[in-house]
Amino acid sequence: MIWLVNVTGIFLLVFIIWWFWLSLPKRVLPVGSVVDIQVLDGVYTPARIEIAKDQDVVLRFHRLDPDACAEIVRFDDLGIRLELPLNAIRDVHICIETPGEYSFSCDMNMYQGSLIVT
Ligand SMILES: [Cu+2]
Repeated sequence: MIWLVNVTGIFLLVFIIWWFWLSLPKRVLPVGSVVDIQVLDGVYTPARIEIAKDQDVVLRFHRLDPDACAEIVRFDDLGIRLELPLNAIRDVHICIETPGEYSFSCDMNMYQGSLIVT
């Protein structure tokens, strides 16, 4: 019966390694990624974006919402404030060193989104 204990132990070890290390990178985007974000009907889609720290990312905003509320997007933690013309595409280049959650919103905080940096 000792072989069964050994096999179970090895299986658990492999599973733990996979769970904590190997499975994590899939949740973040590859280097130089472009994330398309649609601005429509009062929401950013996607509103929750996971990226890795020290990763160059382009957030590509496409505003389709004529509401004046949608014309500014601001990342207060990053000191970024950008105008989004209607039916146009605007890029925000970011590379964040410190893991954490960074929110972004319209000027009145009605449109809301967050960057999850891991
Ligand atoms: Cu607003």
